[in-house]
Amino acid sequence: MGDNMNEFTQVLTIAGSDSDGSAGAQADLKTFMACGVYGMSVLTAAVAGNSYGIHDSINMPSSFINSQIKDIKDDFIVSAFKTGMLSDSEIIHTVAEAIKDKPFGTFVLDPVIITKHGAMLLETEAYQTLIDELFPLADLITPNFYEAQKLSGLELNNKEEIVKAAHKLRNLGPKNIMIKGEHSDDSINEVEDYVLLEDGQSFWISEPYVKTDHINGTGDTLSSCIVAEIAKGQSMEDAIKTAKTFTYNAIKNEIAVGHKYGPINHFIKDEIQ
Ligand code: PXL
Repeated sequence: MGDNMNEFTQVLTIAGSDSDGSAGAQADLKTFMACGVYGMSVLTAAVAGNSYGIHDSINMPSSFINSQIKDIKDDFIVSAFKTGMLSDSEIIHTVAEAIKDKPFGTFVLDPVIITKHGAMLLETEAYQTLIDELFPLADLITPNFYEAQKLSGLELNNKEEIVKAAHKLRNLGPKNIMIKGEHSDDSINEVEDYVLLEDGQSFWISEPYVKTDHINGTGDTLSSCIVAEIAKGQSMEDAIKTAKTFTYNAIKNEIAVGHKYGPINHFIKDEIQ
């Protein structure tokens, strides 16, 4: 390495590939780029899809997931990483075994269960494996409203229940919890997320609801931006706030790609760097 070469901040996503580039590892890598960090990807699965929906998928064999993780471990200094689509219990177990010695720094677990089109990306039988094997390793989990309902077993009919769910989830092992707000109908004015931090502090964070179908990859982008900002040295709280703003701007500044549930806009970056 040349003497004048600076060490560059390196981050990783362990996630599925989405052929239309809107979500999964592709959204993660675009976000890493927008945040000014060097992104790497270990693929767990690949889905065939477009803005209308997901039409096919395959899982990577565990041995191949392990090979990818080994090659990253053998060469790179990863400051923070995330997991996205993990498909089933076998993949969750493979990833949990590979990262239990904490080789990649801060771990943001996005417990991906369902896509914006309603496609299921995690088998129901695997919810418990996720909780048992990965929750205890996670520095932060970022379930959306639906995922928080499934993983906490609570209906989340009001703010008190969301707060209760966050405490319930934190008792399962993750240090910090971010439950993303409901945005499934157009009568909502604000999308409010609830954050419960490791030290017991908590806050609500909100941005206006944007009426658009171009929302694919929103959760992936949010968690990737948190990873990038933590890798760059921000605190958990500041990284979450930066990521919320970045994701809001990416939703608000729509791009005309795809005919149905299109991607969000990773080209905007005014809010960060
Ligand atoms: O946004 C959730 C998500 C995660 N991972 C993959 C996806 C999607 C949504 O489409 O395709 C691979």
